[in-house]
Amino acid sequence: MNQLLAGKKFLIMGVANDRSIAWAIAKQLHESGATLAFSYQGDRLESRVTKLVEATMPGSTMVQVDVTRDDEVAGAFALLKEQWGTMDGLVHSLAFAKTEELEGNFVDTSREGYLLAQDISAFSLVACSRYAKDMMPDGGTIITMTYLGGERVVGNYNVMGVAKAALDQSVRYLAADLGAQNIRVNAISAGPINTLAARGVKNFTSILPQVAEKSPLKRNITQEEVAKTALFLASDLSSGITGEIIHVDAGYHIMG
Ligand code: N5H
Repeated sequence: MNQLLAGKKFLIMGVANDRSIAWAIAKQLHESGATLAFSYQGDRLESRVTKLVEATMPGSTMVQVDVTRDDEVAGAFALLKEQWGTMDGLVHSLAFAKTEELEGNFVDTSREGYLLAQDISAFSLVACSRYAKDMMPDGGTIITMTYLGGERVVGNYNVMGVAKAALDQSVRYLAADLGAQNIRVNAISAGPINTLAARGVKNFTSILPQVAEKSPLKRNITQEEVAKTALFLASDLSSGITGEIIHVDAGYHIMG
């Protein structure tokens, strides 16, 4: 066990269950000495996420946040400020698009679906970073999750691809804004993983072996591999890195 994050406080946003990337990251940061708070969305997730956290990290702060609501975002950070005063990092592992817009043609995307995907998947990083920075007087680290479909056209990713493109560029603009305050902002571009968010997607399970075959490492990646990279980005090991997108995808993105 390392103590890379001893005494550091991190907010983890986006745990839905024990397969969530956010959960793997939480475990990794916790094992490295960090104190954690968790935000979850809606009553449906409350008991599941609370049970998970209580079993392994009792005493962690839990806060409900619907990121489409300014008052809830403000309220969550107000509560954290009351408890912690300052914080050292934010892990943003949230995205949403309507299932029916993750198939068929992108040209058919509705205005509402487009805005919803942007709101939850991209703008929420901006909104949360604004509050987080006010709690990071000694600098900090902000990490979000992205996907190759924001850089290239990937079948069926559609409206999420456009949202990830916005997210990726938000990472760069935020990194430029917050660098003077010694806050680093980076993204991890993960290969496909069988999480709850991914499972609802049509044909997802057939994508996994296809991606594995084409990848240099000839396999898929795990939540734990993403989490180890998150630990690197969360810790001083990556002190010179900001505005970066690190691909944790068994090398898939280099292939033509
Ligand atoms: C090319 C692909 C496959 C097609 C697109 C997948 C996009 C997935 C991302 C979004 C976030 C999934 C999503 O919003 C599903 C929801 O409509 C329904 N699911 C839910 O509401 C569940 C219960 C909750 C937990 O989900 C959320 N989001 O809150 C991409 C894949 C190869 C890789 C991939 C899966 C990328 C990615 O962005 O996750």
